[in-house]
Amino acid sequence: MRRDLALMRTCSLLLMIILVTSMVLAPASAESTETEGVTHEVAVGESGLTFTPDDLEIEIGDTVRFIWTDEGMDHNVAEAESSESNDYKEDGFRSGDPVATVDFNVTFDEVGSFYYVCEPHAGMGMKGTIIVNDPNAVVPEPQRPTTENVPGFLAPVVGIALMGAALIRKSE
Ligand SMILES: [Cu+2]
Repeated sequence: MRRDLALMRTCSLLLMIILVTSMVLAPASAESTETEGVTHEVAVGESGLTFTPDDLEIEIGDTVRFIWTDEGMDHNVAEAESSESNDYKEDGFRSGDPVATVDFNVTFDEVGSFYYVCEPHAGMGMKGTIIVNDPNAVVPEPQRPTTENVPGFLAPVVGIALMGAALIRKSE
């Protein structure tokens, strides 16, 4: 009986240690594998009718913070279909109605090109582009002429395959 009790105590103590250790370690390891996004600010330009910067290149997971305070005119941010479009794209991001003070964040979880306008001033060119890149994406190597590639890289493979085929034929 006593031994059982001691064993149980040891077991529960071990379990406690494992639990506590995993609780302490788990968040730390999760943080180290995930890279946190960077925040890029976009403001209203000096003319009052532009965004600055109006061509932003960011990485996937980054946030764009559209921010301005007490502007002379009311502005907003509305996603558009293309750089030519002056209209809000349905289901796109939008800061709301134009106002003098805006603090609006958009986090980009998708690779691609995104376009936005200030709705009242889009016709005057108040628009911008955000290009979202994936730093972990595999960039394809520049294509070399195939005649150069085949002997260097494929020749041994082709040779082995031919030898194998010859052997199989022999044994048949
Ligand atoms: Cu505007």
